[in-house]
Amino acid sequence: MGAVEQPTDPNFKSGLAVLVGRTNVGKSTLLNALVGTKIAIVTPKPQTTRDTYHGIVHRPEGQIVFVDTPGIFKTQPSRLVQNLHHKVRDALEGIEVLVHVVDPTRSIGIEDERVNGIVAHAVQPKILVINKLDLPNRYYRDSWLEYAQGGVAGVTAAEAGASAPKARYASVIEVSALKDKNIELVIQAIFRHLPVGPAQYPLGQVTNVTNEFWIGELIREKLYLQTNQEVPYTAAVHVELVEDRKDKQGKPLVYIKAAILTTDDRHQRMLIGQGARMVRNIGSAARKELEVAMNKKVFLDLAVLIDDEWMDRLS
Ligand SMILES: Nc1nc2c(ncn2[C@@H]2O[C@H](COP(=O)(O)OP(=O)(O)OP(=O)(O)O)[C@@H](O)[C@H]2O)c(=O)[nH]1
Ligand SMILES: [Mg+2]
Repeated sequence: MGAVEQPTDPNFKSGLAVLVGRTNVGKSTLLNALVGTKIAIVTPKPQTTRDTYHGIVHRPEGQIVFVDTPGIFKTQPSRLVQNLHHKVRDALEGIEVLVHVVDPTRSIGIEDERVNGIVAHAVQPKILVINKLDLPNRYYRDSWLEYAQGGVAGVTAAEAGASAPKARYASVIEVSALKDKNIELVIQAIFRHLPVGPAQYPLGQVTNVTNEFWIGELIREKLYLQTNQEVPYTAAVHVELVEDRKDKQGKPLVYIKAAILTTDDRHQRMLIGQGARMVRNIGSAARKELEVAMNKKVFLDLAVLIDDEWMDRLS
């Protein structure tokens, strides 16, 4: 990154905040709500996010760089899951504030306990964000509030026999990332812990990901939404070319050449589908969203190829 033009305010604050939590709690949805635009892809399937990318929030008082992380996920150890967990630990290096996102509609399980362990060991100030405030079935909300106060999740401090429990978080905030409720409270809570410092990104820049990467992620989101069982987890997307061209009428068109990479020919056949229906549906859903986002016509040339080494390259 080149030199960034600096604000004149001598009290300008700056720093990194990392979003951690079990898979599916809504970290990526929260990142998008914080930044105010869709940076990260979101799906109802676990293990959607695979990379730790930045979403940048600009305010007159400073700049917060949010780092989205892959959710902690319990499965048989696989190369993919191991690589994702290493990414979460690496993401804690060099950050100022830790934002622990939880889902109060789901019971507190092994995955949460693993995250609680990681969070408990971190030395940074911590904020607990209890997401999905829009849902009525937030049965585990009180358990999380008690945990935040220093109790064992699901057990009150009195029951646990603890004397004067110590609060685990600097703030606890209930939000709806989906419905954009209380998002500004998270931003203001983080600013309270950020040091005075120079802006890391130019004003107006909302992410560090390249256009190619973002296009690939959007195609991967559509793939996650349209395929089942293990298929999404055996697939990755590689964007080879993004080029401004003209259509037959001379109107501007973005030409995109991309490939879905999968590990073997059985999955390749599933991703292509009967009469190429699956790959066509994925491509058409991605193209529609890209056309809206880019405000231009898009031609998406999408292939399905076998590449059994993509998981190794993720680390
Ligand atoms: N009702 C409701 N649903 C939400 C909210 N936030 C996220 N979701 C949904 O929860 C699911 C998971 O959201 P993601 O943002 O992909 O979750 P994540 O924590 O990033 O998941 P991984 O990337 O797999 O770790 C999606 O279906 C979201 O639409 C919320 O505030 N309310
Ligand atoms: Mg995510």
